[in-house]
Formats: sequence, C-alpha cells, structure tokens
Amino acid sequence: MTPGPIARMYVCGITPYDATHMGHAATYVTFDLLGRALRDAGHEVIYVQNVTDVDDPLLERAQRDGVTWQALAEMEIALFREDMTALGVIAPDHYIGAVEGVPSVVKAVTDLLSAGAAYRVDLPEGEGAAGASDIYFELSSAHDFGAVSSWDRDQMMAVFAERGGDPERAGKHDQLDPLLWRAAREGEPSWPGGELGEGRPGWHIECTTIALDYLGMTFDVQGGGTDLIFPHHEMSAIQACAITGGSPFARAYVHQAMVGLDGAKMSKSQGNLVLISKLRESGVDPMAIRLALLAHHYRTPWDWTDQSLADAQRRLSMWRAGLSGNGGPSADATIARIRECLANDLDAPGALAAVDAWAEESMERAAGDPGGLEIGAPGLVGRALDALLGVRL
Ligand code: 5CA
Ligand code: ZN
Repeated sequence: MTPGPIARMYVCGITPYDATHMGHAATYVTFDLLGRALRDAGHEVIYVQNVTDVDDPLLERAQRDGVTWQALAEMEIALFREDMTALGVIAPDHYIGAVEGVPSVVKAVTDLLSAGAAYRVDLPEGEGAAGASDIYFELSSAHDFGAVSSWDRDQMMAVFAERGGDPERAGKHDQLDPLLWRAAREGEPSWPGGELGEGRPGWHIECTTIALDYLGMTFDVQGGGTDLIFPHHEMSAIQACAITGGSPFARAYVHQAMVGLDGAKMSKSQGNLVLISKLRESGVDPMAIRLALLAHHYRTPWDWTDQSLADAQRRLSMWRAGLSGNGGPSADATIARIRECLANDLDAPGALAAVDAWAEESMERAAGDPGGLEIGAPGLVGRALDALLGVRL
C-alpha cells in the first residue's frame, strides 16, 4: 500500500487508568517510527490518536482508589505525555478524548438507529431510568463483518467477553453485537443523548467517530496492538461502513505484537507491569528504553527482561562512543541502509544493526589509523538517528 501525498494514520490510544507500560510504549514507538518513515519518504502525515477517557476500567479504578474518574484520567494522561516525550515520540496532530467526541457519537448512533442498523435493548431489572435502553449495533445488517481480522466465529467468541464484550446480555440479536450507547446508570457519568436518552458511548464507536471526524472514511493506516484486532478494530470498521456507506474504513491495519513479562501479556488489568515512568524515575536513560523497544520487530511478540535494558544501554554507549570522534566512516551507505530497513516492513532491528556496524568501525578506525575518515560523518549519522529512528544521543 502506498499512501498519497498525505498519509492519514489513526492509532488507538490509552485508557488512562494506570501508568504507561512497556507494551504501550512499544505500540507508540512503532507508530512513531512509521510516521518518521512516511515523512522521510515525502508524505505529509496526519496522525490522530484517541484517549479513552471514560470507560468501565477507568471508572472501576477511580472508585477503588477513591478519586474522581476525571482526576485519575487527567493524571495518567499527563504522565503518558511525559513518558512519550521522554521516549522521543512525536505527538499526534489531533489527540482526542472520548468525552469530547460524545456529540459525534450521539449523531452517529441516532443515524444508525433510524437506518435500522442499530436497536434498543431494555435495561436489566432495577438498572437505569424507567424506559431507558442501551443501544447495540446490528451486525446482521452489515456486509464484510470479519474483513479486518479474517477470524471465524469461534475465534471471535473465544475472546469477545474478555475484551470488553457482553455476549450473555439478554435481548441482543447476536451475541457479538457491539454496544453503541450505554444508558445512564446510578453513579456513572452520562451525557445528553437526545432521542437516545442520557448515557455514554460504547468503546468501538468512540474510535469510529473520532477517526471519521478527523481523517474521513478510507484513511491509510489503522494501528494499535494485536489485542485490538478483534473486536475493537473489526467493530470500529464495520460501524464506519454502516455510517458512511463506504468501504474500507482503513486501507491498511498495522498491529504491534504483544510485549509480555514472565510469559504473560503485560496488562494493566493483570498488574504485571514494567512502567516507563518508574524506570525514568530510577535514572534509566529514556533513549536506552527506546533502543530496547526498537531491538524487536513490531510483528514479533517478546518478553521484557532486565537483559533487554542492559543490552540497550550497552548499545547506547557504543553508539555514543562511535559518534564522538572527529570524523568517522562515510555515513551515506549507513543512512541508506537504515532507510532500506525501515521501508522493509519497519525492520527496526535491521536498522539498529546497520548503526552498530558503523559505530564499531568508527571506534576501530579512531583507535588505529584515522586516515580516510570523513569529517562530518558522525554529525550526519547522528542527525539521521534523530530523524529516522527518534534516537537522540
Ligand atoms: N483505549 C484502548 C484503545 S481505543 C486501549 O486499548 N487502551 S490500552 O491502554 O489498553 O492500550 C493502549 C495501546 O497499547 C493499544 O493500542 C493496545 O493495543 C496497546 N497495548 C496494550 N498492551 C500491550 C502490550 N502488552 N504489548 C503491546 N501493545 C499493547
Ligand atoms: Zn481504539
């Protein structure tokens, strides 16, 4: 897939109820790398990211910790932004909260209801206001369900509940139908929904409408971790097709493989976390963290270990030493190789190996006969590392 002069990218953002961990960072560094490669190839990049600043896990954590959900979200969003800045991640052009997207969701769900692509489900006994209803998307009204994930129904059913779905909810037409609008419940935040009634958006419709509002239908890249392939990206896409009558939602889907710890997916809900902010607090150079992430190809799952960081720190020192000479081996072939690796399905490990080779040669030559070294080469390599890999030395 080759984008036009403008490359439009939407990457699913955090749910801000806990601090940024190595898995999140891997995802945002991967898309930062993609943005850099697209810009280097001459595209203008329009990058949109959401933040799920109202959702069940955020409300539950706020209640557990005795803080308001707004205060918790605000604090975690601020920390996330600091972490991203420290890691050299270029900020998105539009960073949009679910809360600010509510009016757009209300309009979209209202339209889906009147088009017969959505339906109301009565609330369970004793929940919500009299006559209120939740609203679900009618999957049977859609074409192309499954086109994003290419999963079969058994695969879908196997993960739907653990990934925020509610297959057992009475009154749904299909167990997989996703929630579009949740009617207000006692103690939960809600917004005016016009004919939908008071409530709040379901998860997938948040990303559908933010992407449509800021990028339009058929943008270039939809990104996130592999844990979002189904249901999140599948449902976001099918809803967008129903809203606009167009297809596809995104031309390409790019998913970062899961980063784990001790054999399990690193996740806020499981609490097996390596936090970026904690490492920074303990004095770890954020560029070493970035190098530890770039040492793995985005499609390959891996586990974080102390060794990952130790290797990255060693590499960082070696690169710094290689760049510190007066002159160095010619930069051109190395920079060309970095570009070539990135163009080859974002082969970050390959790009790092090219820099390793240059830095090693630079140190060897500096220690021996300095004849033939190019003045300016370290500066060129240093600037290429900054621009292409986001590594500032
Ligand atoms: N707010 C939603 C997306 S709309 C969400 O999934 N939030 S999150 O905080 O759980 O995850 C933020 C991003 O990090 C998502 O793109 C998710 O796919 C990715 N992610 C989460 N855990 C990992 C992990 N262990 N490894 C790699 N990426 C991960
Ligand atoms: Zn999303």
